[in-house]
Amino acid sequence: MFYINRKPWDLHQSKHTPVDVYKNRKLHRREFLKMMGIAGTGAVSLSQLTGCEKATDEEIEQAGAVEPLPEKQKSIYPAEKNAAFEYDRPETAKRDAAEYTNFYEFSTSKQTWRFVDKFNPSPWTIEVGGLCAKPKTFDMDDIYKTFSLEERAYRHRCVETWAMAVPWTGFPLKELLKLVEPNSKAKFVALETFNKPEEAPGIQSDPHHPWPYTEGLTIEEATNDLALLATGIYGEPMPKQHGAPIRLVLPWKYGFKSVKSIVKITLTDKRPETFWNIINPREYGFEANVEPEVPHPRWSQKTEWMLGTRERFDTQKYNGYGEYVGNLYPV
Ligand SMILES: Nc1nc2c(c(=O)[nH]1)N[C@H]1C(S)=C(S)[C@@H](COP(=O)(O)O)O[C@H]1N2
Ligand SMILES: [Mo]
Repeated sequence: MFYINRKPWDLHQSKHTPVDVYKNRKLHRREFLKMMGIAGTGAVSLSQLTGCEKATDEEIEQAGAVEPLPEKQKSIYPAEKNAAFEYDRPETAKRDAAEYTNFYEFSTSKQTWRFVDKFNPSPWTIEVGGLCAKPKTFDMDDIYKTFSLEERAYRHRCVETWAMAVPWTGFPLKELLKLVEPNSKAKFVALETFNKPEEAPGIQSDPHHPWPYTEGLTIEEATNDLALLATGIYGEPMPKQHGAPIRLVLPWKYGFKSVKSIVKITLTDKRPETFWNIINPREYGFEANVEPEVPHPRWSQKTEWMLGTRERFDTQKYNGYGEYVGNLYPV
């Protein structure tokens, strides 16, 4: 349905979609129609193909909401703003971010919020282990009790050229790593998303993909102050389609590195295999820093467009976060 909605200033779907997904688009489309309860091959109206009527803010909000949220977690939001972080442009509207996301476990369309109803992110645990002295499994209560949350205004840049400016609630990944005491052999951090096909229709319809979604960082990147484990967005707990109940946010890297709905974090001495790098290593590298001068094999990365307003900006090296991360990548 997505390319029917396409605006002339968007890239064509074949240009921004991973090749194997684009080749299978008819299958994905059938899956989508099945999901929307439109069975058979009979006549289908344009409004059904485009995902029905325009959704209301309430519909989007309810679809993504994680219920019930314990009272003590509710009281944490909104967390105090960290004044060190400011946007250089207007904040993206909550709705514009909520209705346009990548989350392949649910759908290859951007309207992943329509496919998250079976996803139950509570209770939830994150197992942290590998090359460290004190491996530990955290539930969300532990997370909320152990770490002090703050709000950070970050810009996000998807490798497909769309961008947003949103406030995340979270804490630095390095605080969690410190607790488990990595040993000197730990050179990389591997992160893993949940893998429950019964709750995630995208896993069901793409069984050949290397689930679970995995990502990885060097230990220096993972302990950089910018690397944030986020439990919320816009001063509220994380909606499902943004990666409830806890996800990574790496504002200097392309969005696919910011792995959602994390269940496992492993300290390791080997560079971890990662989802997109396995599928298409030529197009999705391990490092994946935002670099305007390095084009994607199928499109330029010189500019980006904002969700909602579609305003265009020049892409900045490291997405403008060079003062924090430039020293990680000596030239
Ligand atoms: N588990 C998982 N994490 C994921 C993805 C995904 O498909 N699965 N997509 C990534 C991509 S490509 C982007 S751009 C961001 C987008 O999500 P957001 O808009 O909620 O930040 O999530 C990233 N994290
Ligand atoms: Mo992305």
